[in-house]
Amino acid sequence: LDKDMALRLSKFQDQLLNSKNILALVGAGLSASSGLSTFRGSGGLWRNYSPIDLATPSAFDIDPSLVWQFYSSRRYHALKAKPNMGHFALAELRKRKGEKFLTLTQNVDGLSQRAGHSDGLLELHGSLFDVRCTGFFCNYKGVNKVHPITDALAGCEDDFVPPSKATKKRSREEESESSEEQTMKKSKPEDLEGGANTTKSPKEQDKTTNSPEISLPPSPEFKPVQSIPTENLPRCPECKSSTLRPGIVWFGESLPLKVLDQADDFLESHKIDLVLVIGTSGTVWPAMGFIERAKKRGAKVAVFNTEIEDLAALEKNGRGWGFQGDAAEWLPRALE
Ligand code: BJW
Repeated sequence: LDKDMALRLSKFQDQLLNSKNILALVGAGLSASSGLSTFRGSGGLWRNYSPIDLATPSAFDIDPSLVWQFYSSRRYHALKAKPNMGHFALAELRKRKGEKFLTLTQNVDGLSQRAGHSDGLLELHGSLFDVRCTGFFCNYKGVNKVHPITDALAGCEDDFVPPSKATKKRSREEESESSEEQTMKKSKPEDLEGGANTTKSPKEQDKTTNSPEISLPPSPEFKPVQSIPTENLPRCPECKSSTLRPGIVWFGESLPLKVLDQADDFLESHKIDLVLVIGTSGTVWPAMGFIERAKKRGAKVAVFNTEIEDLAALEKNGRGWGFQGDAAEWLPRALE
């Protein structure tokens, strides 16, 4: 560490030690070094593919097959990923600070929980592993960590490719198929976690929910995006007649009211001294609104991000700190 950095770190750590109440807002950058894509910016999932196509209720109404294939791929990669040192550092901070520390996560990948950070963590945007029935009269909600969630979604694990690019990608892959991929193809269906299963009953789901590490098949042969008939998409185990949808908060949808209430309660009943803004572009509302509220009431801000636009403004008059780089490296060091 150079002298400036060491000074910044030590000032931040003084603040951390003396802060009575701390709020963290977490985004996709925290899971980047676990191998999961971010949404915006370089390597962002949505850089080439419009989020509007995939992350809205109307996209699901128009093409549930396309949207399910996208989420099936996301589920696969999230299950395969492992929590990194940043996830563990936040879990450790919660153990130290107890109820005086709350994390609001925008991530839907479940990695914080797998690092032991379930208490004091609110999932603002739902979870890749929550499902719910789209039937008007059915209120079924469940948790499902089986991959693939249904037979028809087997083979969608590869990076998501929209229909127009799928054929191109297939031929590129055929040309340069690695020996690793050749090995993957040899895996038998019975090696697959949970088999090529359909949605499980709530009781069976609990078993998968609680398993900390899930062994997954290697990604099998890449299949271009295809049109899966609605009856072959994940079905509701309760009403048996409707399609399930991912339990994700899409654009234009309300965040879970219970979660909003809990976040509100924390802000209203605690004088927050410090906010940690970790691996997020801070562009999505109302998530960012919680940080703005805490700042207005005098909280100092520490940003952990590979890209910090205006470090000088952030640190002006000792109002905050910027730790530019991989959050998985900075968090364990800063929160120790
Ligand atoms: C690293 C790193 C490394 C990389 N280390 N760093 C007020 C004002 C303006 C607009 C609105 C408003 N209120 C509502 C809106 C509309 C909308 C919105 O915010 N739009 C904006 C885009 C302008 N909000 C909504 O629609 C919300 N709903 C709502 O408000 O409903 C109102 C309502 C009330 C009552 C009834 C009905 C409605 C819902 C928002 C849900 C967003 N969901 C998504 C999609 C989920 C789908 C999915 O996961 O598949 O959640 S959007 C997407 O963005 C995803 C993320 O959680 C979210 C945040 O992204 P994040 O995490 O910040 O990722 P990136 O990629 O943007 O940034 C990564 C960062 O990491 C970068 O800065 C990198 O530099 C950094 N990084 N590697 C550290 N190693």
